[in-house]
Amino acid sequence: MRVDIVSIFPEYFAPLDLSLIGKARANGLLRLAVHDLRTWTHDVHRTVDDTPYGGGPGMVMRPEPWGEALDALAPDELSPDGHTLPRLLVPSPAGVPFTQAMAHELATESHLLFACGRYEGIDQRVLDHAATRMPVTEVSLGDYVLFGGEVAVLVILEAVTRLLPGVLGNAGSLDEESHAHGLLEAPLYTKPATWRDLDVPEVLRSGDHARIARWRRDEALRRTAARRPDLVGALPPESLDQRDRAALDRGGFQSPPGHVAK
Ligand code: JAH
Repeated sequence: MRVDIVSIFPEYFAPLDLSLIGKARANGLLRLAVHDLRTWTHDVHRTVDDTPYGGGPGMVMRPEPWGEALDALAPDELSPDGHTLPRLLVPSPAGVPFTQAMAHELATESHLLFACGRYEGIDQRVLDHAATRMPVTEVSLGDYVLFGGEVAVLVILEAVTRLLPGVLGNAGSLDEESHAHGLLEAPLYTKPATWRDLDVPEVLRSGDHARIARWRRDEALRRTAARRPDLVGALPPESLDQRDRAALDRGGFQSPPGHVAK
C-alpha cells in the first residue's frame, strides 16, 4: 500500500518510523511519504490560511496550496512513476464515523492520500474539486475537536496498516479482538495466577476449552451491555441465544421500548 500525507506539521509523523509501522515500511509493505503543504505556496510568508467568508472565529485553509498539492500527488493521468488514483481521506469532526469496518475497507486500497486540516478547516471547494477526480471521504474519530487532522491520521493509519497482509505476525489475533464480532473483548489475564491477593478466574485455568469460550462470551456480552449499549442494539437479534440474553441482563442492558424479546 502507498500512503501520502499532506500537513503543515510534517514532524508530527515521526512516530511512523517506529514499531510495527516502521517495520512495515522497512519491509516494503507500506510506502509512506509525508509532504509539507507549504511546498505548494509561492508567497514569501508561505501563507496557507485566511479569514472565513461570512465571518466567524478563526481562520480557514486557502484552496490554492491544497489544489497544487492534490494535483501533484493525484495527477489525473496515470504517470509512469507508479502514481495511482488514490482515495482522499480528510479527518474532520464533521466526517463520517471511522470504524473497524472502514479500517478493513481501507486496508484493501492500493493508495491512500490524507489531507490534514488545521485552524477551522479547509475551504470546501478543495474537497468538491478533488471529488471530481477521486473518491473523497471526510472521516471523524469521535465527537470532539482537535487542533488539526494529524493525530487522527496517525490513528487511522495504525488501524489500517495492522490489517495489511504480513504486518501482524499472528493473523489469528485479528479475529478475536474487540469489535471483530461487534462486541467488546472479555478481560485478559496472564501469570502469576495470584497477584496482590487477586486470583485469575478459575475457569481460565481449568483447561476446559468449551467452558472457557462460554465464559469469555458471557463476559464480552456483560461488558458490552454495561459500557456500550449502542453496540448491543446493533447486534443482529438472531445472533443471540437464551444464554446470551441472560448475560446481557447481568450487564444491565435494557432492551429499547418496543423491542420484542424472542
Ligand atoms: C480539527 C481540522 N474526530 C476527531 C477530529 C478530527 C479532525 C479534527 N478534529 C477532530 C480537526 C481542526 C481542524 C481537523
